[in-house]
Amino acid sequence: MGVLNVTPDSFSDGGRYLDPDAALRHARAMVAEGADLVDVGGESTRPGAEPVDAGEELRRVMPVVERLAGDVPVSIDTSKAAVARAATAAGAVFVNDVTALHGDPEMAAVVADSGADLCLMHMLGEPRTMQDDPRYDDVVAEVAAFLEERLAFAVGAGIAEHRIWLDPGIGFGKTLEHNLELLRRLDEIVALGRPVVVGASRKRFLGALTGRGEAERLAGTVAANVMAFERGAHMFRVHDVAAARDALTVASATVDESSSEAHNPLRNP
Ligand code: HH2
Repeated sequence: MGVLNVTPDSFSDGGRYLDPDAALRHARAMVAEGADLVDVGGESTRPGAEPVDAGEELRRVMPVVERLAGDVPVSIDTSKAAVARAATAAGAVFVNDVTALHGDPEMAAVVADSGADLCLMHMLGEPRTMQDDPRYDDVVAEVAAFLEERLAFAVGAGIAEHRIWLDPGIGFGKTLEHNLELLRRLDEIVALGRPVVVGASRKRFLGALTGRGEAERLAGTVAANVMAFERGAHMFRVHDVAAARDALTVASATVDESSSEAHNPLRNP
């Protein structure tokens, strides 16, 4: 999953793709590099980010989604039902909701009606305050219990279980040690029985470990993704698609056949 933030303030690529032509070029380049999905987002969720209203989010994402969908597989990164409704009507095939259906009471019905796939992600609190001293007794057990409950809720709301993906939410209300524990014990999230998405790309915990700035975290990102892959993750949300693809191609060639491309849930649902 290649990241395309159409925002002025995203932590890594904010401001770069506000022009729809630049966004389209970047999306097509990511697909050429091997992305199976392009995740279009119009609201930053970086720590401390201020929310935007649906009108502004629609103005940012729809010119891009309308021109991309049908041409490349599009995911819409939103927690607003109105944005998901418009994007899936325009052809988006995946809804990436970082609030796991907590953000908008109409979201579940919109996703159910659209037939799109859905990613349910764990977050503690909300982006504005989530990094203010997050605490857990057992971060992995609590994230797993949350995702299990959200999965049951989504299925109860009419979303087909085989369309649902789970994401532990690296960096969303987590300290460095919480992020590492989630990656270390990712198999416990995989054991919930749905394909797992991991978004480690260029994130702050990599900078804390390596001392590197956002633009210099590619090697750290690749390491985190390969370790997550080895523990059973299925999808990797990344800014640098070519490097991720190469690393995961090599990693998958070294493990058993059940992890190979033949079992890619997106390509072979
Ligand atoms: N991380 C970000 C945004 N959306 N979605 C999922 N499923 N998993 C993630 O880990 C995830 C996500 C944050 O990264 P980014 O989009 O690059 O920055 P921003 O939120 O500032 O736009």
